[in-house]
Amino acid sequence: MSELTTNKTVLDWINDKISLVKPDKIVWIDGTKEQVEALRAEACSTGELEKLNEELLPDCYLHRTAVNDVARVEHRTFICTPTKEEAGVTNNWMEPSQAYKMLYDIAADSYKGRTMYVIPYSMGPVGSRFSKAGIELTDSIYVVLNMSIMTRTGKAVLDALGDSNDWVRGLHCKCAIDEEKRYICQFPQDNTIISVNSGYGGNVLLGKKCFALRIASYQGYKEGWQAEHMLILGLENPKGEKKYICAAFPSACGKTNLAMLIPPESYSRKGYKVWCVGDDISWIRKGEDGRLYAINPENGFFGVAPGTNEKSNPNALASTKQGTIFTNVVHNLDNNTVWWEGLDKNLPENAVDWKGRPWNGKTSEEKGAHPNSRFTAPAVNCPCISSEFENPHGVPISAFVFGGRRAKLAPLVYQSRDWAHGVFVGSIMASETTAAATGAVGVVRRDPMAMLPFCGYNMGAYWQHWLDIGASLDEDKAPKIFNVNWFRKDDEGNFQWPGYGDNLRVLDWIIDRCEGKVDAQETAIGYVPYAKDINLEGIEDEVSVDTLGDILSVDKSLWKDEISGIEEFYAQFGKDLPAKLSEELEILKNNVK
Ligand code: GTP
Ligand code: SPV
Ligand code: MN
Repeated sequence: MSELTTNKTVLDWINDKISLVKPDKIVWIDGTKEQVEALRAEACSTGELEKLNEELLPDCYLHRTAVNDVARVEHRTFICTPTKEEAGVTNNWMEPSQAYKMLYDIAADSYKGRTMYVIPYSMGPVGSRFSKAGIELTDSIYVVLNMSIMTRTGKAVLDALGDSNDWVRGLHCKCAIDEEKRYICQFPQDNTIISVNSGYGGNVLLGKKCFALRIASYQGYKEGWQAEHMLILGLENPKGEKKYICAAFPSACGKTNLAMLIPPESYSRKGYKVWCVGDDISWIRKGEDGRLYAINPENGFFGVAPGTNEKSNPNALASTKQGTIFTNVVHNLDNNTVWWEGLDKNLPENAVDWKGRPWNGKTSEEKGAHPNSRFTAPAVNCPCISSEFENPHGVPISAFVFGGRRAKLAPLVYQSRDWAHGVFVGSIMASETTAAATGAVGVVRRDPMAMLPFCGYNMGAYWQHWLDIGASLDEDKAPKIFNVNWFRKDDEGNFQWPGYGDNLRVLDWIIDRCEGKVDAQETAIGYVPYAKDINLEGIEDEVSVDTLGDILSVDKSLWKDEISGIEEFYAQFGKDLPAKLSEELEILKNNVK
């Protein structure tokens, strides 16, 4: 093995893990194209990857996971803190020494006959004050190749780390992909992640949800910054001024789509543009000028494939045309490309489905791609990638936006009265569940700040951290806080708002509010737009004035029912619930009386 560092904390930890898992061979990932190329070829020779049509999809590959291993597993994800109290009521908890013992028993000897890949990676541009290093050990080439797209990998990361001990340890063992022994464990106090018996996405690309959210949220709590499940976009107006928005929606609720949206014709004609800084995760810190700044710690997009098409998200589609790994989509054998539900009307007849079975799109009753099938695409491919994507100082945030899937109740958009009320709005978020995690789909559950599955410590303390950050900001510098809902449905079950690119109409109102350019009506839940202030130019036929009025309305009787749900949810937190949030709940109760 040729080690790429002399950092003793790194070498000691790796040696310790080598003696545990006993690999046949050790390979350090150096970040070179040549090494990636060789690993791709090796994965193709074993069938782990299939190379796609080089002319139509250059450097693109297809991978299928085990049928029992297609999404995050929240019931098998643990926060291992010394006390249960530190993990809080919303997390599964395991006592650390017990967790280590269980995991080491599962991991022992599991690399026999396999290669250990050592992946040094950086979350955030190497050298930025926001950035943090990690090392993932894995026995999966698929993981190496995905991490090489999703993060900055290789020797430069170790050089920047020097002999520091400030790095996150990650051990991934595929073992036998046994779902009964699958565990995703975070040890926030030890900067350590151990993931066993999975080969899927968020369970194994340890830089993503495990580090950049679960471990980093705890680091942020201790160090005075924030790690959030938020996209970052820049909205450029015709004068060329850019305003940045961070938005938190639960998994598969539209972050990638919003981050890359194409403005409606009536806006692009005037010169409005949207630039993507990130589609999933934000790391946020106060800048020297007293404003909040955000970076995207990732280097690629791990996006939901189904529903992505030329109309819904052309920028995401364009991002997948080169150097992309597709997971659990349909393999079109006629031209050796990929397909998924909602891509186009050219249903392949001679194809293989996500389970690896022959599949005919015209006759098959079953879906060809898994609903949580994904693409792993380099961020640089995105036609609307922001010029600030690599900016080590991040971008200044004008607004925070929360949102989820609610068929009823939540209006298209509303603004909180102030920061503390905004934290309340984030804390009471609820959304219908999606295929991004195993379990029932379409059930409304509370998902505060879209962080329910990702907060690495006590949610009560996390809310207090949000309140404290707000209290430390000057009022005129604090981002304004909003809530949106693209998913309101009429009584026949049809979406009432066209969504996608047309969501810019709502972002436009949000920025106008931030700049004090537009009035709003004060309602029981916060400030709601006057219907005349949502620009419907070009969609007057699709969204009638009545429909707009309906989706902007606040139904007090529905909110009364909602309050009992909020009270039940809050009750679990006991003394961990910040007093400020109970006060906000009392205000809401009074307002809807
Ligand atoms: P994760 O990667 O799991 O964090 O998901 P995400 O939040 O990035 O969600 P994504 O943008 O991939 O969207 C998920 C699904 O929501 C896709 O099927 C989209 O087609 C759908 N969707 C996104 N935006 C809208 C919208 O404005 N309206 C409607 N009706 N559907 C949308
Ligand atoms: C999510 O589920 O929020 C994702 C996909 O972004 S995963 O990486 O699997 O967590
Ligand atoms: Mn996500």
